[in-house]
Amino acid sequence: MTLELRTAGESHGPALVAIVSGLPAGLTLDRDAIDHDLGRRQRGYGRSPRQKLEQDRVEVLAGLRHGRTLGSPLALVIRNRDHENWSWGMSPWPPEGDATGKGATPVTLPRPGHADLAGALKYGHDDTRDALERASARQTAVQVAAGAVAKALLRQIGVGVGGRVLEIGGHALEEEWQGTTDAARAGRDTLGGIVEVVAEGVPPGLGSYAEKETRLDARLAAALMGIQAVKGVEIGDGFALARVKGSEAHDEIGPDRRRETNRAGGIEGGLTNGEPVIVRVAMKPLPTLMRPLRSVDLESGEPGEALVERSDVQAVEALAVVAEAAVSWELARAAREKFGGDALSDFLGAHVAYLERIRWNA
Ligand code: EPS
Repeated sequence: MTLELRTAGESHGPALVAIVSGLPAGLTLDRDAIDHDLGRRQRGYGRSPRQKLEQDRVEVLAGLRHGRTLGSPLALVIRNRDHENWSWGMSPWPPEGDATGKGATPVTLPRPGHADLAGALKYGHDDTRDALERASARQTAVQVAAGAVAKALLRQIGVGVGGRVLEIGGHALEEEWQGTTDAARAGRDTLGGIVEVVAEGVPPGLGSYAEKETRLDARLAAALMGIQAVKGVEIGDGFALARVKGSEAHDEIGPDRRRETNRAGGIEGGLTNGEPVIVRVAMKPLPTLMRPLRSVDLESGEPGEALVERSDVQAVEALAVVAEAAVSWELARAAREKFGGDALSDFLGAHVAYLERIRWNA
């Protein structure tokens, strides 16, 4: 038994969709809790004017009855309100009438740092919009919806997950980061940053050392690197561990099998060890600059300036919410693999029986 997620949707197409399979039957979902996370993802200093237009709300088309999962695939939809401005440009079917509105003119000047160039080459697109629409971070909205479902499952076994911003543009959050964002906007530039996600109440033994694909740290890293603009992931003290001695790197085990330190970030040998899971994620500055970088016109071959279109100055606060969703998803998936069960009560019973077997006080 495992959780699976498939998504579809272009940034300015009609909607984003997700299918979640592998949930137990009988899990209560709260629409407001999902929408709350969607709203958290949209807020943040430095976001594009697009966020005032979109008011993301989840619609459920299948898998839920009266707020409880049926054990069948859950189908989620988030509409793109902006689509009405792109109804010709992003029409799924050949549009009627003359080209009008946004997206009507082909984009041939790829942005350095975006999927534009390699995406157009790989798929044979003449208009890089055919690549950039799916590559866009708009897609993270449905991942947050799926993450909110995962969080509902994790709460049932006492696991809580939270993401927060550590740095924006090289400044700690308590410092002058808003001023840094304003300065970047004034300079028609963009910023990146670092976020941290902590999961508490995770039982020991999620993930496995058995194969590289089953290691939870490998799965978390893949899930987090899969988020747009992410360039680095560290688990626990991560890169800093490479610079200290073994005696200063590892977390000694107490008589109750708990640790006083957590440099490992709650994962040893690819398995959770019962301490909080801690990951940090580095985001590069966003590639759509209002002061464009040098590029080449894919049609004429002439040097030019990269595409300029409405975008965020920085989206690090959004990343904290998306990374929280990604960690929640991977932990819920590992929990489904460990505890199984078709009905929620089977899943919860297996969790309790396991904690009893290992005599673990959660
Ligand atoms: C994005 C560019 C901006 C962001 C978008 C991601 O969109 P637009 O070009 O429509 O202004 O706002 O993110 C979202 C819409 C979202 O909901 O997160 C990009 O190029 O990745």
